[in-house]
Amino acid sequence: MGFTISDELVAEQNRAGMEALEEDYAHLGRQLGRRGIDIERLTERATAFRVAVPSWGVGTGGTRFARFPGPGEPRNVLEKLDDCEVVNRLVRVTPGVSLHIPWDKPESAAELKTYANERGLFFDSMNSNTFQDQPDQKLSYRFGSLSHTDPAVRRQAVEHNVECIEIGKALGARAHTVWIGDGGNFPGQVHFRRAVDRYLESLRQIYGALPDGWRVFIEHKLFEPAFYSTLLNDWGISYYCTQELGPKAFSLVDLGHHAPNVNIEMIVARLIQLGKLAGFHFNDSKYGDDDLDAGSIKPFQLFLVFNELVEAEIEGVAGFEPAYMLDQSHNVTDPIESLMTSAVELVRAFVQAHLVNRVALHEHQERNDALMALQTLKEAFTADVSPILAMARHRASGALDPVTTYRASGYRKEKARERPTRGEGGTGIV
Ligand code: LRH
Ligand code: MN
Repeated sequence: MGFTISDELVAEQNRAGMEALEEDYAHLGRQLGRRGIDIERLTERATAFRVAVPSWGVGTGGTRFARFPGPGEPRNVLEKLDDCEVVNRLVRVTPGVSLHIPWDKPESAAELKTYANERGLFFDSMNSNTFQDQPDQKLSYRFGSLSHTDPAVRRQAVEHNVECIEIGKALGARAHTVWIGDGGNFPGQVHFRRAVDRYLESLRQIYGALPDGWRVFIEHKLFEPAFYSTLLNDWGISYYCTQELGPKAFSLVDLGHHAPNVNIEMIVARLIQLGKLAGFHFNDSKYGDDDLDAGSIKPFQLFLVFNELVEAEIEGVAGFEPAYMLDQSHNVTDPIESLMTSAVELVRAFVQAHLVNRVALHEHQERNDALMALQTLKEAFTADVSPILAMARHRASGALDPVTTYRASGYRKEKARERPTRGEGGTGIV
């Protein structure tokens, strides 16, 4: 059993900040009370919020140019779960872990499930990988996978996805995410319509392998690794495919998978209206699929996305059950610190979206009072809800200040001692 962060350390760290928190919380409570908002209800919502962390997010991601592994990198799926346990230990909203196969392929699914459950973790959506060739793989995915022109390659890719679902079933997961890099780099390389037909034929077989109660999430992406055409390039083709597949298929929105300046919150509203929103891979970006920390570049966009989600939740939209996951790549920060702060930024946007005076907003919309409609949203976005976020963590026996407590624990130094580096090549994305 390696080094872990003790309850005593968290309690000791929290003691220093409790008095100030109580004061700030009471003050915010009075402010919100004047607007007819019960701070306790918001703190309950914040405590109940859940977002899954990506197993591949606790290691250093790397770019196509280089990967600079940090100290104490997790070397296998068990050490990844140890780090996921720390994230959840301090922020209390990330008990779900999303695995990627074969990066996290367990020797024994039963043992891995026990290992996770003993650490208060469970397995969220599985993720398949037909965008890399594995050493023992017969056929290459160089020219695609589920939409490949060769039926043998498509069959191999379908079998891999079915294997992921089987592993997921043994781990207690209830969803499977399919992102493929299929596409072309030059005009004429891919027959756009036939490729979609081949993709759908493959997905129907994967859909058929879904156990009862499972959902399949298909993830669109504008470009990369293909740089001229991408098979599932936007929400339109994704929606068409989920319709073709059936009621268990949904469209997953990775915030980094759109052209710059695309109105992602409107895409979210569309998929909610069409009953096909799977959920999210939250991250942030300035240019392409940068996989930066959620809320780090465009926090107002993140708020506007949650504004659509909370509106649908309050309205009780039928079948609205979005899965929230982080999908980030950490290259210049400690992955645990980035995952914790990103989870906190999601709860922040979620709570701020609950501050929107929706009666006023709808009136301004009906009367085409554009300025007051925007002001109504800005009033919520500019509210500092940090006391609610910290109180929610405290009541869930988490850390008032996760990063300060994590650094005070010396966890990373301890892991650097326990996990001597083997040079290049950690586990996961290389
Ligand atoms: C593709 C993607 C997908 C994952 C991968 C790690 O860009 O967002 O969700 O499989 O990153
Ligand atoms: Mn993603």
